[in-house]
Formats: sequence, C-alpha cells, structure tokens
Amino acid sequence: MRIRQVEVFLVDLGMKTAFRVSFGTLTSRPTVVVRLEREDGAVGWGEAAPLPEPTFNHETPDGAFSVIVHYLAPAVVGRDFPDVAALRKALDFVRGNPFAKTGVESAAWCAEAEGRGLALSALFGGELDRIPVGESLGIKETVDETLREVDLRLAQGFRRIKVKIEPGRDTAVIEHIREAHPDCPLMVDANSAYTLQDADVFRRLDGHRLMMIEQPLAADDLVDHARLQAMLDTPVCLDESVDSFALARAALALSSCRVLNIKPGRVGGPLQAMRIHDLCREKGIPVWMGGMFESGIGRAFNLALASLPGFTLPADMSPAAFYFEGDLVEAPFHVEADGTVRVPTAPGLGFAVDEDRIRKMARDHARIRP
Ligand code: OSB
Ligand code: MG
Repeated sequence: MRIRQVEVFLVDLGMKTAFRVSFGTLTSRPTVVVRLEREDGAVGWGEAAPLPEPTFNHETPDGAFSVIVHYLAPAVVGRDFPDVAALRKALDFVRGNPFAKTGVESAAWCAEAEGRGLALSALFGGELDRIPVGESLGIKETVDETLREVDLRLAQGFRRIKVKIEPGRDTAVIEHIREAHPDCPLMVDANSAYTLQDADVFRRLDGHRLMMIEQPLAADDLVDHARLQAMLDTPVCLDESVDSFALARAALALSSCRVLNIKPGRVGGPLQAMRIHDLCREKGIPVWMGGMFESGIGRAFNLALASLPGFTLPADMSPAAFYFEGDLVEAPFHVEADGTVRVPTAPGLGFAVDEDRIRKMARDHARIRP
C-alpha cells in the first residue's frame, strides 16, 4: 500500500449536555478526523479522540492535530508498506501520543478494508454480530437525577449501568440504585479520584455486588491497585492505567485488576488493542470495549474490535445522538430493544462518512503530501 496523501481535520461536535466526571466537566467535543488516500485509490477514515483538555491522558485535540500534521502523516505519505502493521511501525518513533497514532492507523485499516472489500470486523477477525452495550452515566447534581436516568436506560434495554463517582458522590448513589434495581448489572468508574486512604469507601461499595470498580486510583499506580484488588471481592478494572501492551502485561503480572477496559485510542490503535485482547484472553481476564465520546467514525472501530471473542462484557457504546448535535456519519448505529448494537457487515468503515459536513465544519485542516 503506497500512501498518496493524508488530510487532517479538526472538527467540533456540539455537546448536547455537559458530562461530568471526577476530573472535570465535558462541555464541548472537538475531535480530529484523518482521511488517508492510497495510490490505488482506496480511501480510509480514522479518528483521534483525546478529551478536549489534557485530563484523561496528556493529549488534546489541538495537540493530536499538530502531532499528526508534523510527525505522523509525514512518516507515511509517499511510502509503500506491505501491510498496516508495517505502516504502524513507522509511527513508533514518536513517543506516547496514542490517540494521534490511532487516528492514522485506523484510517489505514479503513482503506485496507475498502480495498479488500471486507468489513472492518472481518479484517480484525471478529466473531460476534451483535455487541451488548451499557450506558455510562456522568455525575449528576442529585441522586434522583441519576435514578431517573438509570430507569430510562434500563427500560431502553441497556445491558448494564456504569455510574461515574467521586469522593462524596459514591456510596449513597449506589445504595439508592441497588434499592431500586437489586439485580441490575451495575458498576462504577472513579477516573482515578481516590487513594488507598479511601479504602472504607471501597469496602462499602464491595457489599453491593458491582460488576467491577473502574480505575479507582492514580493512573500510574499499578502497585496500589494490586493492594486494593487484594482487599476486595469486586473486580478492579483498569482504564487510564493501561495505555500500552507492556502496561497490560505489567497489570496482569501484578494482579492489579481482574477486568480490563480496552479503548483503541488509549492504547495506540487497533493493533495494540488486539494484542492486549489476545493477552487477556490467554490469561483469562475478561475485557470490554470502552469509549471516548468518539464520533461515528471512531465508534466504528470500537464496534468492529468489540466483535473479537474476548470482549465478553457490555461495551460503552451509546449512540452519538445521546451526546452530540450531529454526527460525522450519515446513519449512525442505534441500540436495539435487546440492548445490543449490530456489527456492520458492509465493506470498509461500515458507515457512510459525511465528508461534505466534515469539510464545512473543520476549524482547521491540513493536507500532507510527499
Ligand atoms: O473513563 O471511561 C471513561 C468518557 C470520557 C472520558 C473517560 C471515560 C468516558 C466514558 C465512556 O465513561 C463514554 C463513552 O464514550 O461511551
Ligand atoms: Mg473509565
């Protein structure tokens, strides 16, 4: 595959309602779209979707745009690669920046899927045709607000509820949800808001039969996560802590978690996501597909990867319409009454990209040629 050119777009998806997590409130959703064109005419789309501020990891949309324009795209344009893995290797000279690398690697996968007339899921070796999905609920002002949304999402068929928590807004909200829905699949996500000093909070949560406690402690602290996991019956799930294959291996070796959230963007692209999936499968660690409020472009990769057989727990895969004023694909997926999303079987991305809208909306654009 010879790469003719790469285009990069910075677009703003208007957020419908603010989404609060322990480290801040999301009120807008700038994201980076990559369009890669090969010499044989195949076109692929990808998305680099770090959060608007460097709060989840060190990246931002402006930063990812710049890293792609100045470093990643110049490393691939005009070059010929035997396969996507070789193209991805050409990005390794850049340290970190997993979301930016994901944008470029994803676009190459999409072009490959189009070129070979295959669906992304088939290209990735996916097996499932429907992905069970759960809802991720932001932190609300009141417990009642949270309870109302839990009722709504369960009635809509969502297969599990994830509640964002922070110190002071944790045990009470879970107690109320458990009272109303004694058996609903329920979990919490702390986005690193606690330390081991808060062990009492986790001991109380441990009594509520949660599916897991996601990322309770600092992102770089695998040792304390292992200590916490040893104290609890509830599985600890890591998210922010694992942004590479090596860290996934370290987390499993240290018993820092019993479940892993895999987000292609966080770990540096579909190839790393697949390697981590394979490792976890071999070690008997269940994984599930997380989300980063991607547009329909990024979600297409999440959906295709979630069809791999190790993804045995419900995904964070709410449709774009929950969050954004509009999407970047023409007919986004929806959640069926049984709480699943269908994995597309059409060749390529599986969703029609609204290219006109992307070109019109772009608040920054660059074209990189050899
Ligand atoms: O920690 O899983 C997270 C959204 C933004 C930043 C971090 C996280 C989330 C979510 C998933 O909870 C939301 C989604 O994309 O469905
Ligand atoms: Mg998380």
